[in-house]
Amino acid sequence: MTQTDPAALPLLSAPVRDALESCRPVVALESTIITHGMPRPRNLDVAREIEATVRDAGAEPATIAVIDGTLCVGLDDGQLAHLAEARHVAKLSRADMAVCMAAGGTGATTVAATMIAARMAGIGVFATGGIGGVHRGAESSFDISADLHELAQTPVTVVAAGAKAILDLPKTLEVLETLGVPVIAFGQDQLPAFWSREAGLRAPLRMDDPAAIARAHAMRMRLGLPGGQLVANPIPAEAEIARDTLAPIIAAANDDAAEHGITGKDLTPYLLQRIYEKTEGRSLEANVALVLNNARLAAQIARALSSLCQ
Ligand code: PSU
Ligand code: MN
Repeated sequence: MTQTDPAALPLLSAPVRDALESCRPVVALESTIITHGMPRPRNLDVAREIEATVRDAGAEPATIAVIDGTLCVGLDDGQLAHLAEARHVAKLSRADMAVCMAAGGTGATTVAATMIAARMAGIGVFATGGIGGVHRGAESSFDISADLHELAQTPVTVVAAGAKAILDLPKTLEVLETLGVPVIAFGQDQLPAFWSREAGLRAPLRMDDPAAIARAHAMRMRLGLPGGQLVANPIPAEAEIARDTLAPIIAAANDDAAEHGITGKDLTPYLLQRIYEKTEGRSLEANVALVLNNARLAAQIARALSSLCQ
């Protein structure tokens, strides 16, 4: 079976396949951020910008999604536009991906599902905005993202801007520690909190050099450790939104969600949309800046990793 066979799993685009075959650096990108994390029509521009940023930084972007039942690693511009413009695209995590594929459906991959596809394709590094985590009130709702369990079992280094301030960050860190996931702040001691550079929490680990992050990734493989690494990259200073500005907005968005009975996989997209409305779009601008920043760092890590490839 060749990789151009539609039954191949996953189906690699030609540029991604060529890059992987010649040990050139590749960065995986998720698609839920496009379909459920950002409003149309800006989402398509941003999806293209993220890919361009990875290319400019010397790596091949591989955006991942399920298209008409096929798990695709590397999308062409038509596929990217279709996903960004479509209205009823499923949000696929570990639990839903196989069902969507078996039914011939189309869906965007979350961090968890993107990690699964990246590992199958042989891609070690993945850039996103924020990961899912432990939601506020999880002690009664039990809402803990499947992303955390994926980080515990799938060997991909995920570059994010920390966990979102919509989550319960101390509980998210505790769960990651329990699961044995290294949480590495890039270039600072504090854990970044997505829209803000600091969460008021110390990060468990700190690294300052993308090449060292790549070596730690390789070392985990040599040790036979199954999970990945979470790299928490602070948002650029000029784009950050102060924590004090966001705190009441996040609290109000969480109250709105509770009032409207929003739960499960609908909660994260709902909160993001409410915060976008309540900040009059500022949250989106910050989101774009941090994703591009993560794409650059992921490309540097991928370049260092590819130099270890033979
Ligand atoms: N954080 C963002 N934007 C997003 C998400 C998280 O800033 O779009 C998406 C990611 O795809 C992440 C998912 O994997 O939400 C987590 O959803 P849940 O909390 O339902 O596991
Ligand atoms: Mn959830």
